[in-house]
Amino acid sequence: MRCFWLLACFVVLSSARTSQDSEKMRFDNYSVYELNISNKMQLKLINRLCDASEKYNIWKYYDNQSRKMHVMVDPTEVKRFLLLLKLYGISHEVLIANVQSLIDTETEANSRYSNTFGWKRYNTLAEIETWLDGILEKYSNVTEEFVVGTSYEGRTIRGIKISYKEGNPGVIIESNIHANEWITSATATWFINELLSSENQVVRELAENHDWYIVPVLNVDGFVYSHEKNRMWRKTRQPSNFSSCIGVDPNRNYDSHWMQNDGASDDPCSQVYGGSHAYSEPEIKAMSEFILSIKDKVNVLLAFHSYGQVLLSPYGHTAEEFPENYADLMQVAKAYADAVGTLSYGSVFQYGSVASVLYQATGATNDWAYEQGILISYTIEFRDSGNFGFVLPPAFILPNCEETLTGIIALLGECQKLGYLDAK
Ligand code: 0X9
Ligand code: ZN
Ligand code: ZN
Repeated sequence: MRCFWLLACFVVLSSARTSQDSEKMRFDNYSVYELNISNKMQLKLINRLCDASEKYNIWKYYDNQSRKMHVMVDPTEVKRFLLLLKLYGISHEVLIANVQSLIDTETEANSRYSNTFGWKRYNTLAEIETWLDGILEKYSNVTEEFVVGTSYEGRTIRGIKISYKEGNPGVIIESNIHANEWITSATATWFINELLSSENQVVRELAENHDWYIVPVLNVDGFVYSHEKNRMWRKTRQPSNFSSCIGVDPNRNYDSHWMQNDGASDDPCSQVYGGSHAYSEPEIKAMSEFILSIKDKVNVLLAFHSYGQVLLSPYGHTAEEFPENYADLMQVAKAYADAVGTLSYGSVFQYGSVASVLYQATGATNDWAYEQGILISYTIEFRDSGNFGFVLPPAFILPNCEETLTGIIALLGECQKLGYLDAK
């Protein structure tokens, strides 16, 4: 009898746990604040607060240029938070009053467009893969699938090579390394579709005179988790040996100045945790090996991120030094920003090295790729500048896609002029 009750309890408890696990996290009345930081004390306070409590989530880290931070705050913490801001004299503004209402807008788009693949809603990994299968079949004469590797949870990380002829300069696009940056895979898939189907002469030139290696979703585990459990998930999903916190910031995990100069955190609970060692994440180990395997044919690497509307060149580890071809990198970035600026949307893109315009960040794709000899290597932070942040409404997917296409055409045109697309 006793044994039965024990068993019953066990069943109830474990089912309670699984039902909780399978629930999707909600963000009702979670707000995102923009903080104006004017001294070190204020910065220390906010950083400590965010490190110590899960009730805070940094959406945008502090940078010396804007001197602003974006922080999402749990509604149960808001009173205390506002009191602290007052005590420390930190001026602020509400960017997003209720994160859940933005998530609801995304969900509504799914029912409006009846869960069919497209660019008026955000697609799941399964939908992206089914679409990719169709594309590979339809354009089998100019496309080829490649497999980057296998994720921690055992998913296949897939990519598509598009090549119309031999001897083209190569361009790598890495997208959705950060799980919650959904606009990146939406844009990467649209871009693939344009390269293959556009009849615009300029796009045809773009498609046919470059070899494209595009990975629409690199952080597959995190991406699935962000769809199914927690919209704000950024990292990978590999558990830590030292903590109950899960995941590593994959864009801190490449072997480039790994963990130096405070460019990443050694706290497994941090959003910018660098991992137990470089390449601790199978996704990053695999991507680095894939890039090495083709690097002799590759002239340009673009890592798609959101948000902030900025093109970031190396270096991330220091603002004291700059790449040898920094002037060229800035000229090419300017071409992108200027081209986007000519569109009717009026989006403004900034540019500069990571450490000089943002903050010190190490172990990122574009720095590592640069060190491997890919001399045109950028992180592109897409829309927006914080009004919607990571939860960019589906209505802005297509405008972002058009901006990106226009920007990349100009970027590669400038690279061509400067001789960066010649055979290596
Ligand atoms: O911090 C990052 O990883 C990127 N920003 S994001 O908001 N998308 O997380 C910027 C990466 C900059 N690149 C380098 N550190 N090289
Ligand atoms: Zn190392
Ligand atoms: Zn990112």
